[in-house]
Amino acid sequence: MTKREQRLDALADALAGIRRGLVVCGRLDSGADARAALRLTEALDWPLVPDATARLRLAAEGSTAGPAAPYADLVLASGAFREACAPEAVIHLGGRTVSKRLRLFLKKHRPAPCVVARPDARRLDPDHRVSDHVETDVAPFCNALIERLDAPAEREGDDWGRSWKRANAAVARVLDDFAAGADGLSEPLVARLVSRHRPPGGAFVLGSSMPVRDFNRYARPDADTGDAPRTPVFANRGASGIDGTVATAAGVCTGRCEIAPEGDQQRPVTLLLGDLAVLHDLGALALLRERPVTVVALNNGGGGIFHFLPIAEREEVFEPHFTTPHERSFEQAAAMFDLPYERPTTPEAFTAAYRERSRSGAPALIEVRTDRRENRALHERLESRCRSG
Ligand SMILES: Cc1ncc(C[n+]2csc(CCOP(=O)(O)OP(=O)(O)O)c2C)c(N)n1
Ligand SMILES: [Mg+2]
Repeated sequence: MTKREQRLDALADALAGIRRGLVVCGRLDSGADARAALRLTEALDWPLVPDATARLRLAAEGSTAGPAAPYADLVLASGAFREACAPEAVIHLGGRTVSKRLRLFLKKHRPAPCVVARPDARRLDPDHRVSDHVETDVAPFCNALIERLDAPAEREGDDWGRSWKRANAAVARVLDDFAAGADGLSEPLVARLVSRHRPPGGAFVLGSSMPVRDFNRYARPDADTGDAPRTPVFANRGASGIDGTVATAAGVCTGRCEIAPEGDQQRPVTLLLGDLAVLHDLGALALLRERPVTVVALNNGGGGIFHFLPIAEREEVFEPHFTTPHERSFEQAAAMFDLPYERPTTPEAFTAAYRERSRSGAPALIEVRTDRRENRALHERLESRCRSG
């Protein structure tokens, strides 16, 4: 028996009988990895928490093998839930996750075993909680573990998986109500609308700071475009830089990967990013000329993310030194690079513009104006509604 086999046997033994486990999926690089992650979740009969970059975040939730908690970040806003639903074990597949709340939740409860399996020798363990780091491709790891697992036993009154699904469904209701009742555009709503109305066969590139977090929190899981669980979602999660985001979208559009559309066709890409990230990579708009990238620029006139930090209370230094305020619009930048430009102000107008542009086979820039202070207040209102479910 090889060392690897021994290790897998030992892991399967350690997991046997653990009921309160979680599968967490960070960035997964292929549809095959995503499908294997779903199969492992089913074999363990544990809830699955998918990150925005896991290709599973948009899959239908709650079905037998679907992710139980795509809204995990908001589910975990509830202190009562965090206390009642602490996991005893975690299997983390793939790269880093976006949700800070998830990280803090796992840090606090220190589930063991806590296994990270990914094709990277570097440790992924900022809180020193990982018991096993397995350097492996994700799909073969899942398959090898599945072979070693016994069928999960039926347990009476077993509420573990159901608790996660119930909490997730409560968040889904809050967000559906919010989206149905919204008459203006906001950053959470736009994240939801692009996930809901994405073109078939497309991919997402999400800017650092709020867009990737908003997509992780508010994107609406569904199955009706028929491409779940394969919608690739890219974000720069290393140093979370805001540089090079536009160029990344150009690369994703033409780059070869296993979900590339037929023949020479390019993949439609939705690039959701903030105004400073656009300004940082303005020159790369020239790359979009021949590429079907729909740029959705959330223009809140500076760094909206900083409003969520304690420094936001210090008015005398906050605006001049942290948010990089500006009053630019992207209309002329779009004109300079021959990109059709739209600036919708209602959810209906945004949806119509986004659906048309993202399916046109050509690039476009859609600018959405928001207010940073109102954005923070809206996030807090939504979190508080999710908490009281
Ligand atoms: C290359 C680089 N420079 C600076 C930063 C620090 N930084 C993090 S978030 C942010 C603001 C981003 O603003 P914007 O793109 O408008 O997104 P928002 O925060 O408004 O969602 C900055 C400057 C960074 N992450 N990367
Ligand atoms: Mg901004």
